[in-house]
Amino acid sequence: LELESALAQALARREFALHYQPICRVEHGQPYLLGVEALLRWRFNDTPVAPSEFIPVLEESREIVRVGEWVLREACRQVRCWQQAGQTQLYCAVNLSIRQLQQVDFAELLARVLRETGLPPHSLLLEITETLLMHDSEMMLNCLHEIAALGVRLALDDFGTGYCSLGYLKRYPLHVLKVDRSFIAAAPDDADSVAISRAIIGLGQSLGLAVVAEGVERSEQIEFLVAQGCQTVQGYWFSPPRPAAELQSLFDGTR
Ligand code: G
Ligand code: G
Ligand code: MN
Ligand code: NA
Repeated sequence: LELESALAQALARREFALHYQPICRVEHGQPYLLGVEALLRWRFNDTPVAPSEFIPVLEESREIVRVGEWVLREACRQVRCWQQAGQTQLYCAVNLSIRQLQQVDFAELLARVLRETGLPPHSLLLEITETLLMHDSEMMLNCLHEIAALGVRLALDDFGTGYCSLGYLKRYPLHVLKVDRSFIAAAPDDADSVAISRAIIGLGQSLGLAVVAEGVERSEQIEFLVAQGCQTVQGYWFSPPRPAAELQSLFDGTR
């Protein structure tokens, strides 16, 4: 309850910030920056609080609707700014909560934010989870189709950890599968993780989805993933999530 009331004031007090983690394509062992995932950070009494602690509280109180709108606008603004500074093809990935999609006017809000920030719709990738798709409703399906009709792409995040029926992958207008980092973590040493990662990559490829491997930390994982046909990676191997100002120097080193 203490966290809840502190969080209700956090936006007004400007206690939230976004960190950005690069998403890269690997060619001949070299990373090329494709996009960034925006990740919400909260400092309360000058101490960082873990997202796993405060995001569930924001969702429970529905405060995530207001905070999520701030995240969306701020991330689109920042990435548009980087595009104008020369990273013309950079894309922006933003995590969405089910509470945001349950707002009847979410697609309208999205269109407004894109218009106001000037970010091209194809430069935005919205990440949703399997749990969200399980709230299978006509309204959800319509909302996702409205988003796709704007030209905004959708990613299924943390894939393989939820209870998503594979039929959903066809039913929803998805463009990207993100392989959960728990499968990548144990690869390429653990045979089961290798088998699961390989199956998910193959599934994505046969459904015509782009596949992104999360939590890539070591070059052996890169070699394994590239051999499986997955060249798009995110993880500490290239960079942890960082404040916008720190990413600037990184841009200067890539194409
Ligand atoms: O930053 P970290 O790697 O600890 O992120 C933990 C989790 O918090 C991520 O898996 C992500 O799904 C969630 N998260 C981070 N930022 C946001 C956000 O802006 N909105 C929502 N809904 N979830 C987020
Ligand atoms: O949205 P999602 O649940 O995928 O959030 C990504 C989370 O994964 C963030 O909390 C981020 O800090 C974390 N993360 C990103 N790269 C790595 C990595 O290479 N290893 C580990 N252990 N965590 C990572
Ligand atoms: Mn994510
Ligand atoms: Na994830």
